[in-house]
Amino acid sequence: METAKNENIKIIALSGVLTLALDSIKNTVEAFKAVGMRDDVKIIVGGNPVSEDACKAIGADEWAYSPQKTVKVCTEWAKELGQAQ
Ligand code: B12
Repeated sequence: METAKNENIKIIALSGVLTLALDSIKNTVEAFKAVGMRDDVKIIVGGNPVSEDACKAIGADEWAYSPQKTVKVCTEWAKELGQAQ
C-alpha cells in the first residue's frame, strides 16, 4: 500500500495458488479499504483457486484465468485511468 501510494500505482494484481491464499488476498483488499485507498486502485485477482464467486467474495474488481484476459482487462483499465499501457 505504501508502494502503491508513493509510486502512484493504480492496478494491483494478486495471485494465489492455494485455496488458503484466498483469505490473504481478501485481507489485502480489506487493508486497502481500511486506509481509504480502495477507490484509488483497481484490483485484479487470479490463480488456480480463483473463480467468479471467489472474486466477488474477495471484493476485487476483476479476475482472470488466462493471460489474454488479464492483459485485455488491464489495458482497458490503463486507458480508463489515463495511464500509459
Ligand atoms: C508446480 C506446483 C507446485 C510447485 C511450485 C513451484 C514454484 N516455485 O512455483 C511446488 C512443488 C513447490 C508446490 C508445492 C505445493 N503445492 Co503445488 N502445485 C503445482 C502445480 C502442479 C502447478 C502450479 C503452476 O505453477 N501452474 C502454472 C501456472 C502458470 O498456472 P496457474 O497457477 O493456474 O496460473 C494461471 C492462471 O491461474 C492465471 N493466474 C495465475 N495467477 C494470476 C494472477 C492474476 C492477477 C491473474 C489475473 C491471473 C493469474 O494465469 C496463469 C496462466 O494461465 C499445481 C497444480 C496445477 N495444475 O495447478 C499444484 C497445486 C497448486 N499445489 C497444491 C498444493 C496442495 C501444494 C502444497 C501445499 C503441497 C504440500 N503439501 O507441501 C505446496 C504448497 C507450497 C506453497 N507454499 O505454496 C494444490 C493446491 C490445492 C489447493 N486448492 O489449495 C495444487 C492445485 C495441486 C492439487 N491439485 O492438489 N506446488
